[in-house]
Amino acid sequence: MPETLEQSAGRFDTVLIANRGEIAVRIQRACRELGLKTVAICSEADRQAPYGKTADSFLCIGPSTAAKSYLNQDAILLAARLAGAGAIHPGYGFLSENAAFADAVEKAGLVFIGPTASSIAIMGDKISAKRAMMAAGVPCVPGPDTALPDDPATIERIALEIGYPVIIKAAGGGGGRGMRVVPKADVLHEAIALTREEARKAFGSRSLYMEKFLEHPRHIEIQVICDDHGNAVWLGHRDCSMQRRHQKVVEEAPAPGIAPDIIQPVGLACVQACLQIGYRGVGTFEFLYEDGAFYFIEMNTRLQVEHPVTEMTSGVDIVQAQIRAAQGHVLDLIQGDVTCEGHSFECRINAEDPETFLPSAGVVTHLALPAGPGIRVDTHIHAGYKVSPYYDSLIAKLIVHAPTRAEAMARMREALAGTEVEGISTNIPFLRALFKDGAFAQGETDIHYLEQWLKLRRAT
Ligand code: MV4
Repeated sequence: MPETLEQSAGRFDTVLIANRGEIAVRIQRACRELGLKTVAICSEADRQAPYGKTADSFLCIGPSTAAKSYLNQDAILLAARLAGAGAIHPGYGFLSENAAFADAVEKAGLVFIGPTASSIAIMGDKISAKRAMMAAGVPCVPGPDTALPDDPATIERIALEIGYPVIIKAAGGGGGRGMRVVPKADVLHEAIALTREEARKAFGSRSLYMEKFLEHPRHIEIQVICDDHGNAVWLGHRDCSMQRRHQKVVEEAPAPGIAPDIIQPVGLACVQACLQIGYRGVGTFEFLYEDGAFYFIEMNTRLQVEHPVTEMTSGVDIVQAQIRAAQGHVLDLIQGDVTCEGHSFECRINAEDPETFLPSAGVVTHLALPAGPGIRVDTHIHAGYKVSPYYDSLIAKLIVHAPTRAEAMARMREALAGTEVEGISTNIPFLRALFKDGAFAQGETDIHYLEQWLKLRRAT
């Protein structure tokens, strides 16, 4: 019998996981559950990591510095060839949103578990991303979907049309890099010159755009999953406002206090945008939410750290769905099947000094992790594990699920009380204090709340 397109497209039985830490463990589990073989890679610092022992193959691809290992495209492609992998899962961070890498993977005859290089490139340029979203009817922050010209008079006119305060952002930026707030006209040109220069140095592009600056928004995101056959669904929303210096600390699903009828059209517009750009796999639309309205800011074309809160509420295994989409399978879920139940929180447990937030490396001498109904821990560490100074300080994600937000908060307090990490410093004491905070319990916190809370706590 001849194969159908669906049967032949992107078929693979071995996945190389081009990442480390908790997400390497998470992806490896999903692969095994789908009957796929796994190839783990590591740097010299991660030679002893348990994720290497549980994989079908394990290759050390370079020195501890990420640039020479987890970011070394040639070494990763060579490892894939040596181990017989048919696909590469990039995880998050590292090469996950690198269009050139996605392209190189496909050119090597392998499947990149993620969207096409062209989707990554469109979303990587924040101006083309905004243009694509406006074209699909996704609500965006007021401001042009084109690059700022050089002519000072035209720039001044654009700012006046938007109305101060405005924000200047680099097209090549994102995640809080390369942006500057302009409170009033007299500092406009100075701000543009500084941001242009930073953008040129950091992103190799002097392209900038301008938006209305929203002063007290919440950060709300919408998770989507798409196949290669014109099907896409959104899996509800998350609130990731609890952040410090653009590092998220606590995430939750659903975002509290958002009426279904106000988020519904936004979710449907995200789905529409995915279909229009031919998006494949999982993705996240980031929005600012202020005074009852949503404004698109960026799209992340990767699996995200906080995907578990959506898994807990939607019941969908997002990593499995992502891999199946890359295999060319038809999405086995329609929008009408998606129901979000209960409430979920995630705490990022970081190896860092609780006062200074500086990374804390060393050996974990004692570890106790919580367990019980509605508790999930995604981690790669164990007692005796050596936390290396080379990488991100995330050592575990503590995730809870309960019928209501109040019950989920109580469950998180209990889970945090049952979490013990000794030998290194962690942010656990700070998370325990945060889960006792009244405004947070009320779901009334915006993107500036945590930094203000920390300032107050230091003062008292
Ligand atoms: C904004 C904004 C206010 N107004 N854009 C920061 C990260 C990047 N994804 C976009 N960011 C922002 N863009 C307009 N028009 C405020 C931020 C912002 C922010 C956004 C989400 C989460 C945390 C944040 C912290 C500071 C600033």
